[in-house]
Amino acid sequence: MLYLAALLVHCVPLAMGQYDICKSWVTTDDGPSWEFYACQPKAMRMKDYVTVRVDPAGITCGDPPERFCTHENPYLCSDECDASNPDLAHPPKLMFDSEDEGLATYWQSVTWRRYPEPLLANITLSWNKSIELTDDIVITFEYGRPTIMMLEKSLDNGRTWHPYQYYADDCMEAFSMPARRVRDLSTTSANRVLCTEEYSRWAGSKKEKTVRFEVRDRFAIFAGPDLKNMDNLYTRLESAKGLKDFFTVTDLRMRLLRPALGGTYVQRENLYKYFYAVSNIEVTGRCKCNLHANLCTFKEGSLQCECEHNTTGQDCGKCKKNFRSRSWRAGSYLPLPNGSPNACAAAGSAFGNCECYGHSNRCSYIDFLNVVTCVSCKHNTRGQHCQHCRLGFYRNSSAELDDENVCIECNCNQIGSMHDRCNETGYCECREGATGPKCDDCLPNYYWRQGCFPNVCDDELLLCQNGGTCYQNQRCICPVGFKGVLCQQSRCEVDKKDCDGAPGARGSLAALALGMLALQLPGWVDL
Ligand SMILES: *[C@@H]1O[C@H](CO)[C@@H](O)[C@H](O)[C@H]1NC(C)=O
Ligand SMILES: *[C@@H]1O[C@H](CO)[C@@H](O)[C@H](O)[C@H]1NC(C)=O
Ligand SMILES: *[C@@H]1O[C@H](CO)[C@@H](O)[C@H](O)[C@H]1NC(C)=O
Ligand SMILES: *[C@@H]1O[C@H](CO)[C@@H](O)[C@H](O)[C@H]1NC(C)=O
Ligand SMILES: *[C@@H]1O[C@H](CO)[C@@H](O)[C@H](O)[C@H]1NC(C)=O
Ligand SMILES: [Ca+2]
Repeated sequence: MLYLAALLVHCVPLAMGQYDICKSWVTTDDGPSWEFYACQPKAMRMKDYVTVRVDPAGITCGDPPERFCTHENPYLCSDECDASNPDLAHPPKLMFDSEDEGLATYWQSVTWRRYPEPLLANITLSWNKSIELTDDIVITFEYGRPTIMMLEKSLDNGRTWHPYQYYADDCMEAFSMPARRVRDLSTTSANRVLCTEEYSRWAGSKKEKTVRFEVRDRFAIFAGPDLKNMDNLYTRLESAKGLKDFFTVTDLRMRLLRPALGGTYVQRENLYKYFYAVSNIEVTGRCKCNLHANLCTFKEGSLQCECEHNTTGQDCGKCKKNFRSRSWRAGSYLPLPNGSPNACAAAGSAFGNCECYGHSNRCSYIDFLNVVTCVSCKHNTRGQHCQHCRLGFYRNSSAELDDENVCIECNCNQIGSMHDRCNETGYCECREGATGPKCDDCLPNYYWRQGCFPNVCDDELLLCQNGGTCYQNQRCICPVGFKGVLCQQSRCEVDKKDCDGAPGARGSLAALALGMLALQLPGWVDL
C-alpha cells in the first residue's frame, strides 16, 4: 500500500503535470487573452467514491454467528464472525476503510460448509461515472487468495459486463485458457484479456495477499518500464480507441469462484477454514472528462467533471447550449506539449450567425442569396442550419436539435404507404385499405397480400354459400358442383354438361351426390 500511495502523490502528477491547467493568460498582438489547453483531473483513490454490492444475499458471514479457523491453525476454530456485534462483524465497507497500522479490517464470507456446492461471491463496485485507470487494481485477501476468480468490468453502469482478467492456480483446468503474463504482452496485444496464475498459488496466507490487475505493466509496453515516455503512451491511447476504452470502467466486479485451499485438496472434515476475506480494494484512476476538465468533484453522491472549453455533461461529452456551431470533440493530447483543447465554439463565432447544431462543421456563403448556410448536414438533417430532418425522417421529440438522434427514419412500409415520408409524429400516408403508423396493417375487412385488398369473403357478411369455405378472406373454396366468387352458382345452371345424364332426374341426383360427398368430407357437413 505504501508503494501505491507514493506513486499516487508523486509519479502521477509529475508525469501528467503538463495537463494540470486548462488555460493560461497570454498576451498577443490583439491584447491579453486566455489560451486553452487540453486538461484532465488528477488521479484519485477511487475507493473513496465507490458504492459496493456483495452477492448473493447471505454471503457475508455472521448472520447467524459462526466460527471459523485459518489454514495456519486449522483445528483451532475459535474465531467468530457475528454481524450483530461491531467487534466481530465483517461488513463489505471494511474493504474500503483506511487500515490502521498492523490491524487489518476486512469483509468476510460465510465458510464453505455447503461443500461440494461451490462457494461463490460477487463483489461489485460502481461509480456511476466513467473512470480511467491510471494504476494497478490491488485486492488484498486476508487468510489466502482465491484459487479461482475473475475480474469483470462494465462501461455502461452495469448494463453489460465483459471479462477483464482471469485468475486461477491452474488456468487450463479452471478456464481452459493458457496461463500468460502481462509482462509478455506486446504493443499489438496490450489490451488482451488473459488468465494469470501469478496471484492464485498458495504461498502461506500471510505472505502473498494481493491480487493485481496490472495497469502499469500494460502502460509500460508503450511508455517504458519507468513510465517515462508518456507521450508515446498518449499517442497510442489517442489513436487506438480500443486501447483507451480498455482502461475505462464505470463498474468492476470480482467474481470469487473458489477460496484458498491451503493445499491440494479440500478437507471435508474441516470446512470452517475455507472462506473469502478481503481487507482492501485499491483502485487508482481519474474521472474521464474527455480532456476538457482539470477538476472532478463528488456531488450528490456521484463524481462529476467540472467541464471547461464550453463543454458539459458528466464526462464533458457534449457542447454547452449555444456552443454547438461545430461538432463536439474530445480534447487532444496532441500536439504536445499542451494538447489541443478542441473547445466548443459559440454560434456566430465562425461565420456570421450560422448555427448548424453540431450536424456540420462547415458553412458556405451563397453569393446570390446573400446567406450563409451549413454544408453537408449529417445525422439525417438538412436545411440552412441543419434544423430540419431529411425527407423520410421525422423529428425525435425527446431529442434536442443538436442531438445525433434528432431525426428518426419514417420506415414506412413500401407497399402499404403512398411514399416514404411521414408526419411529425412518424405516421406514414397509407394506401387504400392499409393502416397503422407505418401502414403495415390492414383496415378491418381488408386482408394483406403484397398490400391490402378488400376481403372477398368473411364470416359475417360475405359468407361463402352452398357449403364453400372462406380461405384467408381471399377466396371461397367451393364444393364440387358450385362456382362463383361466393360459390353461389350451381355448375348445372351454367353448363349443362356438368349435370348428371337424364334430364329431370339431374336435380335430385346432384343433390344426392353432394350429400354423399358432404358425409365423406369433414368440414362440409353443415351443407
Ligand atoms: C455474479 O455475476 C455474474 C455476472 O457478472 C452472474 O452471472 C453470477 O450469477 C453472479 N453470481 C452470484 C453469486 O451472484
Ligand atoms: C448517476 O449520476 C447522474 C449524473 O450525475 C445522476 O443524475 C444520477 O442520479 C446518478 N445515479 C445514481 C444511481 O446515483
Ligand atoms: C467559452 O465561452 C465563453 C463565453 O463566450 C468564452 O469567453 C470562452 O473563451 C469560451 N471558452 C473556450 C475554451 O472557447
Ligand atoms: C430520441 O432521442 C433520444 C435522446 O437522444 C434517444 O435516447 C432515443 O433513442 C431517440 N429515439 C429514437 C427512436 O431514435
Ligand atoms: C400524424 O398522423 C396521424 C395519423 O393520421 C395523426 O393522428 C397525427 O395527429 C398526425 N400528427 C401530426 C403532428 O399531424
Ligand atoms: Ca480494510
